[in-house]
Amino acid sequence: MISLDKVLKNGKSLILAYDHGMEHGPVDFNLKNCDPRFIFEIAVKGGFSAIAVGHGLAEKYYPEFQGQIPLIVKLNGHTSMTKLEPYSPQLCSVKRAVEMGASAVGFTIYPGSTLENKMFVNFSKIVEEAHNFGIPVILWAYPRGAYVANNLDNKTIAYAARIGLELGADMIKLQHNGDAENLKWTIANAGLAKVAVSGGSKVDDRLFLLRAKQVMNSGATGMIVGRNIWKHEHPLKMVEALKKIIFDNANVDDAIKLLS
Ligand code: FBP
Repeated sequence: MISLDKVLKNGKSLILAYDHGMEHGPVDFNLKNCDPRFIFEIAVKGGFSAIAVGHGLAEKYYPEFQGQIPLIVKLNGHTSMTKLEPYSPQLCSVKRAVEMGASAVGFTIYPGSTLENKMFVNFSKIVEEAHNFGIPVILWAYPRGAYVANNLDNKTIAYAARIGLELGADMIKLQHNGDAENLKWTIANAGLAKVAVSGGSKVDDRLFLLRAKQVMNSGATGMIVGRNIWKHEHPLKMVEALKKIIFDNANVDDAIKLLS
């Protein structure tokens, strides 16, 4: 089995995601966090397990930070400009990601889209290629499209985890609906693939840390977060609070003290 060690610390993981410029556009940004260098600095200073970006940012910004933070290159992406059936085309090869210094590659699939078959075939080839290079693959498994009535339905989330295992993902990134029991069931269905939960849109500090605590208590390997860190007024303080929960098993009251 391919090791995820480069993006884990003591078996846990906290990954900083910054592919939003492609997925959402600058709507998530301000003058500070629209600068990729600002985000790479947070990743390094915050002691993240890795940073996940698209190939364009990796190529231009990673050389300055190589050796300071493991890189995950997201190989596909799409915009929110069109309202077409969800489909995320591959934009970068595994080979190119490896050449840029990637410790792992990432890929999004939309199970339930009428185009899921194309993404499944594409993802399976990526797993094969990445494993031949000896690096792991992280799957963003986001049910979405014509056949998904509710992407946060319990059965749908657990199904997405299982699809990830079946397709060969080493880590599966999922959205969480707040149901701890269902998250345990979901993680059980991911088998030997690790589960990391998505951060989601920016929310109140306590709510976010409570969610993180629930995620870790349910047996997840960690989280892949973006907006709740780099949209925060004090990103590095939020990272410290989150790390306290993920890596030190702290309770929310102790973790939140690090924000004052
Ligand atoms: P967040 O923690 O900001 O939610 O980032 C996680 C992420 O999966 C990003 O990698 C991705 O760009 C975004 O969420 C996808 O969001 P959406 O669900 O709106 O497509």
